[in-house]
Amino acid sequence: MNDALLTTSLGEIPLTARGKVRDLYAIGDELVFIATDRISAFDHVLGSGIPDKGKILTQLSHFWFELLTDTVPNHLLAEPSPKLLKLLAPFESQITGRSMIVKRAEMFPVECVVRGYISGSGWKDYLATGSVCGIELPKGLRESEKLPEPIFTPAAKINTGGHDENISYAAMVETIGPDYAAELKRLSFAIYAKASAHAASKGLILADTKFEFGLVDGKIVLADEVLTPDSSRYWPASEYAPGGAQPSFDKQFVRDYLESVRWNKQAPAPALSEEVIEKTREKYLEAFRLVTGKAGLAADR
Ligand code: Q0Z
Repeated sequence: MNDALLTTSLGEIPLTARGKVRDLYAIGDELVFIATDRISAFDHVLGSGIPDKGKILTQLSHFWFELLTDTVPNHLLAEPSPKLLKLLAPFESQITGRSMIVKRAEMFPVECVVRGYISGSGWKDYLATGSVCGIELPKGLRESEKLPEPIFTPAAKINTGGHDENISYAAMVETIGPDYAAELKRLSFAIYAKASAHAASKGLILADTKFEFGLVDGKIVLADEVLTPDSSRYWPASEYAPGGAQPSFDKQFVRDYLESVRWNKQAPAPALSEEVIEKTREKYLEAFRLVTGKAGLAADR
């Protein structure tokens, strides 16, 4: 039985944005982020969801925000206003365990990516140019190899569902100014250092991760989701083997299945088999248990 939540609707509460996986609602300066159970692969949202995926990722974000409280302030609201609570009450089943009520921020139009390992678009850029975002890297790196030190590789957000575009730090400075650029870079490295050390203690490599920041009352806050498998590459340290792409911690069964059915990677994306859905759900739960040390999801929050 697949009881995945694929789409949300909150009556009169206006939908502000629908991402591939998340739905965002807003009432004044309060935003309601809902992580659905949608899953994407090869740039498409698939025909099946993964039951509880949104709850798992939301609760992972909560865990990381808490671990990072001394490193960076975040956009979480201590408690929703009585007005919002009342509006949300009829929609509890779509919200419980999978939502974040956050403060409206003025978002910086850059993605802040930190890479400790060379993979994904970083590897592509390195192969083509020997550098990533204008950062020259040592010659002869192998795919997925650990970098001598983590690098900050910002990207410009592309609105139309396209891929973000890697940009130089100089371009980021042009976009948001030198002071904000320097502070976002400093924070990104500090967060990556703390998070990758925690992940390592749990047998996981945090290969790379993407942060979004915004301003609330003129102060920089960490926004969006943080350090989830949708925004980060996690690899099991025990299976790490540089010299090629690493299997995806969470989506490998999905990718293998989509290859096996010879999907042409054009819409509509196929549904998944029950077996692939269940095995993938187990992978998300495994990531949650490893990272948080908790046995399972909280029933509420
Ligand atoms: C995040 C996104 C989603 C689609 C806007 N605190 C904030 N204040 C203002 N805006 C945002 C945030 Cl986090 C914000 N996104 C990304 C999320 C669906 C796009 F759930 N867009």
